[in-house]
Amino acid sequence: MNVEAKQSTQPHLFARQPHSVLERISFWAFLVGGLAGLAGTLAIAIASGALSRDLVITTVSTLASAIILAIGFRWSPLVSALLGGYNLYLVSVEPYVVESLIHPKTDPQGGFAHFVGVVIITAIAIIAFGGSVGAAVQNYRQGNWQSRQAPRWLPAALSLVVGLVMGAIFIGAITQETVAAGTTYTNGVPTVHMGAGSFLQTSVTITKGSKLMLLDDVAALHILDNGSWQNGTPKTASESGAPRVNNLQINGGSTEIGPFSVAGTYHIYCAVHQGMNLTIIVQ
Ligand SMILES: [Cu+2]
Repeated sequence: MNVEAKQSTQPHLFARQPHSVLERISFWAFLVGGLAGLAGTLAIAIASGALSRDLVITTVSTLASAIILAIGFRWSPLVSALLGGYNLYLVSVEPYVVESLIHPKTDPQGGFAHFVGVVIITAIAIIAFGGSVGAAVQNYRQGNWQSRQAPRWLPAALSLVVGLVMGAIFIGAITQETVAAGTTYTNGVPTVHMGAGSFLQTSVTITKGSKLMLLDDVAALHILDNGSWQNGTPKTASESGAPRVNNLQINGGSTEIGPFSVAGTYHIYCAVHQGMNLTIIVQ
């Protein structure tokens, strides 16, 4: 009896153990997230002809986490928590994720449906990461790993994540974005500011015949062209009616483009900074 108890408290490094509730929840979250990532990677590869590096890393590490958890080593959730944490970091810095969360409706890459998708994927990533952290703590804190129960805070934690998702979607749905109201002028010329790695607004509405001033608020190099970043890939496009913007370099100070003499919706992007897009609406 004593010997048995001692063996179970000191499992061999590669000894496998039955899965706890937290490990199961984390496994399914990683699996669903990984399959969604795989579908997304393939869809983007087919649409743009290029692989998104971050998305490939995220998908591979997510599926690897699911496999490691499925094997059921005591340290499995420790590894999947590290990979899951890195994924959350990647999600939080991805420009087309961040832009979608800030602008639920006017996000240039797919609008509201994309926003809902981003919120759900983020929630799955949080559940996968949280479940792994909880399971790792359980696996190492409780001597007898056979008796790992679902923690009492689990229903509350899951309700919280579901509540946050529903709240985010609801707030996104009722947000009225007033795009045109944000237009500011410098000596009568509509002006868009640029930060270190982005336009400070995603779109600007100007009147037909006017120019557009681009103001570099910090001394950061931007190289501007007609076109836009789409899912992590820059796409140069000459839009008819748009003034030609070709390798326009700006490094501090300001520059003017235009005049925009034809009504329409045009796009410029910065070749240096991934996701740095500006939509110009000429009315
Ligand atoms: Cu730039």
